[in-house]
Amino acid sequence: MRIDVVTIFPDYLAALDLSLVGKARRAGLVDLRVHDLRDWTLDRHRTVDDTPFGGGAGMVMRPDVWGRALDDLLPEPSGPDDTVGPGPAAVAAGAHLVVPTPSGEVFTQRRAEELATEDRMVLACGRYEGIDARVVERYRAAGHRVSELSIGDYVLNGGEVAALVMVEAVARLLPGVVGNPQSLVEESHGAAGLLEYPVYTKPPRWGDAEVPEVLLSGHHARIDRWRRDRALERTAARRPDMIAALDPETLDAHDLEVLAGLGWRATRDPRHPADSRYAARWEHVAE
Ligand code: 6GU
Repeated sequence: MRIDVVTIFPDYLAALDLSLVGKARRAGLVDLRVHDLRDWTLDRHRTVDDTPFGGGAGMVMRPDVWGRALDDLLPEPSGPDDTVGPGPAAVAAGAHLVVPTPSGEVFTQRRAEELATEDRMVLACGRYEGIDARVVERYRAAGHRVSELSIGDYVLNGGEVAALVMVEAVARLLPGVVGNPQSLVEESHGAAGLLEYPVYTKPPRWGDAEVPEVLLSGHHARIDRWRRDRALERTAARRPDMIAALDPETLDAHDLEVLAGLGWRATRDPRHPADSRYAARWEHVAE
């Protein structure tokens, strides 16, 4: 995968030389290129921003500068369905343009998985009050895949830290980047829809704190069950929204019992008690 990041602070992205992503770059698994937006300015002062039309505080990034940068970096989108090659092996042509912004849709593990299927991704990091809205409109209208994405409900000074987050979340999903692919399977925000269970290592006794006995037992079925129970409890305590989003049909009787003990009861739409076309829902009673 090739990733281009455009920013007025290229040094912010230096962290991507480190750790797993740095190793993946050196191994040629990800071709990451960081660009200085000011290289596409034409004036002596290398101006990238101006005052907002309609008034208001702060500055807005100019569309002409971004347009020159993105025209240079975005490959042509091809065809109406934007794919090349036959059948399921087809990969999307062109690139996915990602604009980090606190007013975007939320960047989730599912979004990271989607982006990891792209051949090319271009990240446009805004500063100040953001980028002139015509930029996103122009490239969307031209047939590019464009996503404006936020990393959470808080405000940063610019898109650079969000770009670091997105590049790391996507790069670790590329084949060969994480040594043991199994470690991608069991983690929080994976397919199970639950947070990860707590983990322990040596020493088995640390002061007066002991590792739960079941984990030392060698009973794999009991260990799996214990971990699943802890994942359910932890998710119910920390992320009730994730419990509410679970499909009760994917849970076993023991799961339902654990959740019932935490006040979560699966119900069917009373108008369609036995009809699986109507989704089951959750009722939560506070204990
Ligand atoms: Cl992507 N950018 C900025 N500036 N602030 C944010 C963000 C992005 N996501 C959350 N807060």
